[in-house]
Amino acid sequence: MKKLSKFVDTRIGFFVLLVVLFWFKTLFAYFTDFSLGVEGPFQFLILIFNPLATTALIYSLAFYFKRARFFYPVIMGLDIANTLLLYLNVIYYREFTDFMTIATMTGYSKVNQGLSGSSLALTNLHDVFYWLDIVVILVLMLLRKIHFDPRAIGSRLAFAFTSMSLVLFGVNLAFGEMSRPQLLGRTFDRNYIVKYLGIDAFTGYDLVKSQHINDMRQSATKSELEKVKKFTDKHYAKANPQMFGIAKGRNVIVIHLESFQQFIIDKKINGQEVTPFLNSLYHSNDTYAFDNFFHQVGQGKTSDAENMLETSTFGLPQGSLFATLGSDNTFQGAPAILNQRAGYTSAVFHGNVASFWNRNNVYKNLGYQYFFDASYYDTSGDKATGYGLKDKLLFKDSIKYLQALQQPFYAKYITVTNHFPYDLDDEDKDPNFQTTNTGDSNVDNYFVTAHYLDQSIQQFFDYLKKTGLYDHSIIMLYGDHYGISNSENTSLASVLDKNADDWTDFDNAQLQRVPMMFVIPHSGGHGHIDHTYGGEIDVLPTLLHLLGISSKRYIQFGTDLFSKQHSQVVAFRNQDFVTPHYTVIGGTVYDNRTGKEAKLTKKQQERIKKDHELVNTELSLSDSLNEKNLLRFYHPKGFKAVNPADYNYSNGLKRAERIERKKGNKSTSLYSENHDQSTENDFSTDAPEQNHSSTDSNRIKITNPDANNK
Ligand code: GP9
Ligand code: MN
Repeated sequence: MKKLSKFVDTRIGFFVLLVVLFWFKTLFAYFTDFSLGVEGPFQFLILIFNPLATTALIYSLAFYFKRARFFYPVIMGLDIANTLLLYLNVIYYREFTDFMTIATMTGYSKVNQGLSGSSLALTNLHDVFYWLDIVVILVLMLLRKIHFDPRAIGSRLAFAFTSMSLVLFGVNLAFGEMSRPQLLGRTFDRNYIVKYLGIDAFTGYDLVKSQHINDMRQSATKSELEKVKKFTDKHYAKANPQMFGIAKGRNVIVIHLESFQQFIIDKKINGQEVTPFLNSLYHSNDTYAFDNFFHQVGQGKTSDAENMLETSTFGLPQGSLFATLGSDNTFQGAPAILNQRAGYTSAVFHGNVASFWNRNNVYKNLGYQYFFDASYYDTSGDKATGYGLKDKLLFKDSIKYLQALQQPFYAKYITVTNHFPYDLDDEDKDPNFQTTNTGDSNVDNYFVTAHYLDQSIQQFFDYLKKTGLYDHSIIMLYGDHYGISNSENTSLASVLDKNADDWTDFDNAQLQRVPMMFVIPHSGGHGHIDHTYGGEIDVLPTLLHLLGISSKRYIQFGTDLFSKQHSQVVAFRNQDFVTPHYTVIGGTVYDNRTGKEAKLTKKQQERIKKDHELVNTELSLSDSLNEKNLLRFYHPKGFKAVNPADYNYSNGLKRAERIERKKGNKSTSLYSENHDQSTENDFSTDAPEQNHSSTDSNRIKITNPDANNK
C-alpha cells in the first residue's frame, strides 16, 4: 500500500493512476451503457484494450509541462475533459443508441433548450462512477494525501511516452482493420469505430471529417451535380394515372405524429384500443394507408424526418442536417414548390421554441411563409411538457392563425406530447385507459401519451369537419421515428406477444415501421391499406403527384408510393435496408417470412448485392448533394431560388390579416369565407388546462427575439 502511494506521488505514477482509472471507466461504459455488439474473443480483446492508447496519448501531453503547478492542473484538466466527453456520450447513447459527433456537439447549443428536460431523465444512479474517482483524487490532493512531485519528466522521456502511445494506437488500429477491413474508410460505422478504437479516437476522426466537409463545400463543382441528377432521373417513377391529381388544389394538412410507431395502430391493451381514432382513419375508405412504411431518420430524428418529407433527400450520416447545414443550405422543397407551382400558402405550427433543430433558420431556406412557434401560444403553467405546448392545446390555439391563411395552404403540425420521456400530467390522462404493466416506465407511459395524441387528433378532425375545411383538404399523417429505442424493445416484446429471449436485430428493424396515411375525403372511396414497401424519402413525390404536380424536374431520391415503378428497397440511414422479401442488417440477410438468416441462391445473392449498391449510391449521392450544397447549381424549370431574407416569422397573424384586407372579396382564408367570423368556437377540447390562469411561470423558455407583439 505504501509502495503504491509512493508510486502515485511520482508524476509517472500519477499518470498511470489516471490512465488506469479512465480505462476502467470506459470499460464500465462499454459493458453497462453501450451495446457495441462484440462478437468473438478477438473483438473482445480489442475492446478491452482500445481505451488505453488514446488515453495514454492524451494524458502524456501533460509531461511536457515541467513545473508541478502546471503539470498537475493540466493532467487533471485533461482527465476531467475526457470524462465529460465519455459521460456526454453515455447520456446521448441512452436516447439515440449512437455516439456524439462533432456535428451533434456543435449543433448542441442550437437544440439544448429542448433537450435539457429529457437529458435529466436520462441520468442514472450508477453515473456516480464516472465522476467519483475525480472527486476522490481532488480531495486527496487538497488534503495533501497525494503529493505533488516537483521532479519534471525530461523531454525525451515525455516524447517516449507519447510515441509509445502512438505505436500502441497503431497496433490497435491494425487489429481493428484486421477484424473489420476499411474501418476508417466507411462513413457510417460509428459503433464500429468506438468498438475498435474507443471514443477519443472516434471524436478525433470525426473532427477531421467535419473539417473535410467544410473544404468540400468550397471546392464543389457543377459537374458533381450532374452525377446526382443522372441518378435521380434514372430512378424517377412515373405517376400512377389513377392517383395523379386526385387531391388537386386542396389544402394540405400535414400532421407529424411524434415518436409514433406503426405497432400502436390497432393495438389493444387490456381490451382497449390505444388510438381508436387513428385506427378508424387507418381503416377508412377515404384513407390510403401504408403498413410497410419505415422511418429512415438518423441522429437528426424529427428534423431528419422533416428534411426527408420536405425535400426527398436523406438526412446526414452524422448529426442533424437541419442543425449543421440547414442555416445556409439551398433547398428545393415542398413549401417553395407548392407556392410557385400552385399558389400555396405555407405554415408550420409547433409548440416548441423556434430555435430547436435550428428550425427558425431552416424554414426560411425552405420557403415557409409562416412559423407559429411556441411564442404564439400561451405555454405557461401546466400547458406545456418538456418539448412544448401540449398537443390538444396546440390544435386549439392554432385555429386563430390557421383560419387566417389564404387557401390553398400547406400547413404542418408538429406534435410533441408523445415524446420521450412520455411525461403527462395526471389531469391529462384518460381515467378509462389502462396502460401496460411491463415494468419499463418508458414503454408503459408511451401508450398513455400516444392515447392522448390520438384524442388531440380527433378533436382537430372534429373541427375540420365542422368548418368544412375537411372537405377540401388532404390530410397526411405520419410517425416521424421510433419512440421505443432498440435497447428497450425487449421490454416491449411481451406487449407484442413475442418472446424477449428470442429478440433479434431483425425484430428491431421490423419495428421501425411508422404510420403513413393520406386522408383524402370524397375522392371516390377507394382508400385502403396498401402493402407497398416505402419510407419517408418517398413522401414528397407521392404528395406532389396526388396534387397533380409532376415531380420529374426536381432532384428527389424517393419515388411515388403509388407508382408501378416505385422502388421498394427501403434504405436506413446506416446502410441497412429492407425489401418486401429481405431485411439486410450489417451484411446479414434475414428472410422476412421466417425472421431467420436467409439461405440464398446465387441469383438472390446477386439481387441483394444490387439492392445494396443502390442503397449505398442513393445515400452517398444525397450526402454529396447536401454536404456540398449542390442545389445552388441547379435551376429546375420555373423554380425561383428561395431567398431566406424574404421571410420573417414575427407578427404572423397581422401579416395574414393584412393580406386578407388587401384581397378583400377575393380573400380565400377560412375567416373571410366565414364572413369575417372567427371559427375558434368550432373547436372543442376537453383539455383541462384551457381555463387555467396564464400567470404561472413558463415551462419552456421563449427565446425567439422576434417573439413580441403577435
Ligand atoms: C422538438 C421536437 C422533438 O421541437 O420536434 O424532436 P426530436 O427529439 O424527436 O428529434
Ligand atoms: Mn421526433
